[in-house]
Amino acid sequence: MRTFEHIIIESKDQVGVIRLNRPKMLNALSFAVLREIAAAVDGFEADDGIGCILITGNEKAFAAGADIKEMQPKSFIDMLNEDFKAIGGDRIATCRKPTIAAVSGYALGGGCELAMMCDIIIASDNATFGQPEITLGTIPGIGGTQRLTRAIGKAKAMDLCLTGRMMDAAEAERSGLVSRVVPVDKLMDEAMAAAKKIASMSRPAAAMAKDAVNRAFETTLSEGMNVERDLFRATFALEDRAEGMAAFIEKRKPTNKNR
Ligand code: CO8
Repeated sequence: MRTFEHIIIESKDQVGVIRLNRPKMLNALSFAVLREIAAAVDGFEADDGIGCILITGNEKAFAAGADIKEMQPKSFIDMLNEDFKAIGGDRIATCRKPTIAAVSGYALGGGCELAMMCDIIIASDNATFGQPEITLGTIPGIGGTQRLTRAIGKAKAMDLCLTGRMMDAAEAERSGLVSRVVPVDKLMDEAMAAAKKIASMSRPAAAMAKDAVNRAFETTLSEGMNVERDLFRATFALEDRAEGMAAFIEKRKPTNKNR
């Protein structure tokens, strides 16, 4: 398996794990880190043995944001010439396989944005989320004003983006940003169990479910309903759908062929 400088990757039980590994800088996201994450996602997406991707940090920090030390000397034209998409700033969001962020500690700025690119956020009870860019005289740049607003609504998103305050795990769960909060020492077990479960499902059905839910963020209700209906009908072309329903009726576990 490929090795990287700032992240550690492994595959286990059909789950591709990406662990941010810049602990001295609270996993600050330099452009190099974002490129490595994108390359790891490329690898896992191309690997038929992987059914779900899990991204995590360490107990103190998922990621405390973009690397301020790297950004500090940059000019407007430097940033204009930096193609965030090309360097992979959004790569997790475009991944077709299901993705989970397992968040412990700080998920701030680009760290919160990275977590929000994932399909599911599972947080430990010590997690804190925030978009503190305003305190640096800047604003979020890879989804903080957009995905956060869609996830938790305008009032809370404005509060976080304008005051720069942090939100604890309980508030994040109440607000709908995270799907579950678990004790910090249970985070990886819980997140791995969820990832393994997702990876064991029919891959094409999972991809279609993910596509359909994502449409809810991008389009009108009636258009989204059309997409959902078409994708639902399309599942009837899957061998896994035939097997899944037959297995239910025959009171046995289905064997997915991912076809
Ligand atoms: N960038 C660079 N270094 C960082 C960052 C960061 N985001 N966060 C922490 N560090 C470094 C500190 O400088 C420190 O290094 P050193 O030991 O060399 O001084 C080390 O990590 C430990 O940090 P602290 O001593 O500050 O630890 P504390 O426990 O006292 O505080 C905090 C933890 C509260 C998380 C604090 O470190 C902090 O406020 N960090 C910055 C949080 C922040 O403002 N994040 C937003 C950054 S801007 C952004 O994310 C824009 C996104 C747009 C992306 C565009 C594409 C790239």
